[in-house]
Amino acid sequence: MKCRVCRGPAVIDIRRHNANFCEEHFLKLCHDQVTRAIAAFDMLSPGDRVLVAVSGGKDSLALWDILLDLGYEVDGLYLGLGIGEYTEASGCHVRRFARARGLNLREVDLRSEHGFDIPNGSRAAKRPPCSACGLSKRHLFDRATRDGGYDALATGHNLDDEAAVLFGNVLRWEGEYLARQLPVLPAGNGFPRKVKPLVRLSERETAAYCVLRGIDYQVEECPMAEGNRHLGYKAALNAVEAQSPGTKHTFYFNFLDRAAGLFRDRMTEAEAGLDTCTRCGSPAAGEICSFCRLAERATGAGPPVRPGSRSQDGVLA
Ligand code: Q46
Ligand code: ZN
Ligand code: ZN
Repeated sequence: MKCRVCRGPAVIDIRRHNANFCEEHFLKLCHDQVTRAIAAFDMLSPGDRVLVAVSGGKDSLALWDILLDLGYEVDGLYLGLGIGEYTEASGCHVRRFARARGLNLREVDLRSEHGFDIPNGSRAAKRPPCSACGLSKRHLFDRATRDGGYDALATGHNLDDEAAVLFGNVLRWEGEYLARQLPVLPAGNGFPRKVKPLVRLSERETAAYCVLRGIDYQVEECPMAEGNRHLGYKAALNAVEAQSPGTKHTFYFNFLDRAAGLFRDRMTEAEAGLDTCTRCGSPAAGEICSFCRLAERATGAGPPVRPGSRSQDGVLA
């Protein structure tokens, strides 16, 4: 197996590129793919201050590493979800990564700062864990980006994630979700700019990137993911990709080129109906945003009101 670029011994084959790469040229490929995604979708400008949402997994740590290499000013944000040993181990990976490189890591702990964690909060609110978790993450990431004065929030969604989410949304023709399934969402309506610079890399590639760069990441999957529909969509797409390499890339990028625009009106409609949460000042689909409603049900009280504060919440929670 020889590297496509230098003909030296290759360490990885990438079937959708029909090519093999040595360590040096694979790492370069990862950087180039991120640079290309950032440029193609106008995600970031030189000098932008970026907050990267880090979970301790391969994608978010690879993203933090690559954005730093590309010269951006990047801090990390870790959210303690209170999912037992999984959360403890994830936090250790993130802290170790930040400490070793002298990086600025912000932390938000759901239990101590908001009075609930994902297992007990989702039970009390009668919501599936991943639904309670997703809306909490969106709300708290947006809030930290706004409060910290960052230009953008970056998340480690990779090509496999985006293709699987797209697959699920297409199966149900979820127009509002399809309207928002873009690699960049501009700032507006109280939300920060959100970017996904890893959309041109697969999860196998982000894992290989971490191994080659010596990044020690959380390998365990979240125990609450079991039965999650998203995993089923990933498995189905993996089966198709094995038969026909490149299908995920084509599915996702052709959606962006040919179909995403058809749903744009749905985003405008959803945003037109937004109000301001009377508790925390976030954009909300009613009087109280979905995070404050969740916190209220999960704790039997609700988070303290912060007069004059304006944070943000996921519209589609
Ligand atoms: S952390 Fe949260 Fe995931 Fe765990 S509870 Fe579900 S959404 S599976 S990325
Ligand atoms: Zn090479
Ligand atoms: Zn609120």
